[in-house]
Amino acid sequence: MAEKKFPSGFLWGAATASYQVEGGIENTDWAQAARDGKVPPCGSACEHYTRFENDFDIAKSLGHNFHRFSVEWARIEPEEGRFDEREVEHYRNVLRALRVRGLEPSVTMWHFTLPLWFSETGGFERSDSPKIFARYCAYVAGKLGDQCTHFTTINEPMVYAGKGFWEGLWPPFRENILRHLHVVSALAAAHRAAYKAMKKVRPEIQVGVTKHNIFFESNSNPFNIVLHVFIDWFWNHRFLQLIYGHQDFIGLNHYHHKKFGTTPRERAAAVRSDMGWELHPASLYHSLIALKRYGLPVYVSENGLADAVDSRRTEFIKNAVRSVHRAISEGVPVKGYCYWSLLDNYEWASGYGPRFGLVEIDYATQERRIRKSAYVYKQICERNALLD
Ligand code: IFM
Repeated sequence: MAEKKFPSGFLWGAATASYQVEGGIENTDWAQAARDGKVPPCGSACEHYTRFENDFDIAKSLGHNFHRFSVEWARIEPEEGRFDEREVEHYRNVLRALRVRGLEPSVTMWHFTLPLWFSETGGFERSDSPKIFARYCAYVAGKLGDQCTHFTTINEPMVYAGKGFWEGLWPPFRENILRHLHVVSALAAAHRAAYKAMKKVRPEIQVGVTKHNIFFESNSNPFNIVLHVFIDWFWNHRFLQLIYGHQDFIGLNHYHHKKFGTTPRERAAAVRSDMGWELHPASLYHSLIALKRYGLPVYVSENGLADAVDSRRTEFIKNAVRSVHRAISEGVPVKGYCYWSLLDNYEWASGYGPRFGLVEIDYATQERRIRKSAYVYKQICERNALLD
């Protein structure tokens, strides 16, 4: 058996996001959409808000030394310009709980859910949204930056703008391509403003975004080649170009492969997750290689699959680790890998059906059950290597 060894100090862990796991968040656009019957209710989720220490005990027992989570904007700034010190203290406790367990934290400032006061006054369509977002991010960086050096501002800007303003499936349920383009620009401006404001308060911290990138390819049909090249630029690179010079690292969230011009045989042979997403063994490798051009450290900030019976997760994780190892050996400075997710959680418009967790949640009892694949990942984390 050959050993695929990782650089010393490589970070291994899992990610969560506040709204998807904490429970009890009612003052957001998503909670309002649930009250309006447009998306499934989130309710108490995994009760991670009160059970985080127990959950971090599990992460530590699984060999993790890294954990990505998000702070909930609506908790911290429940009214415009009013910040809640008690919620800041809560997240300081979360950071302490990670640190005492030897888990390096990575904090995301905003992961899809907007405070109601912000969404009801126009959200990122407001002309002053970059200023408002930067004020919030600078405040959080000031309060948490002594306990965390690794921050991302925006989670998956293209997904937020695509689902909310193009497909009309997520709040604010718009289907308008011009609005979509406007919001992508506004998000880039918000990130740039936040980056500068955070670095002013805490020059020592590292700030980036988490970018959802897809591995696109095509058959040899010229039309498909042009389509593939254009969509690759539009989805994967445009936002990163808009924030050029305003990021210390890139967080890569990776889930998808899309080939333009597949044959019926290829479609039939594809292995899929419970979400119907194709599981391409080397797609993470290709997505990492595509980030080499930016010359920045890269963290795989999310990568995972929905697999309720845990029959594909082990192979998925091994393939992902092979991809990261290969990308590093070809010069991509990958510094860490976060599986999505530590826990089963609220999967947005799909509710609680999909099961992404290394740890299964029984939502009736809040019992945590560690899946078998989590132990395979544990071996990789503890050895800092894959025995292949
Ligand atoms: O659950 C989401 C997460 O909030 C953002 N990235 C993709 C995950 C799976 O869909």
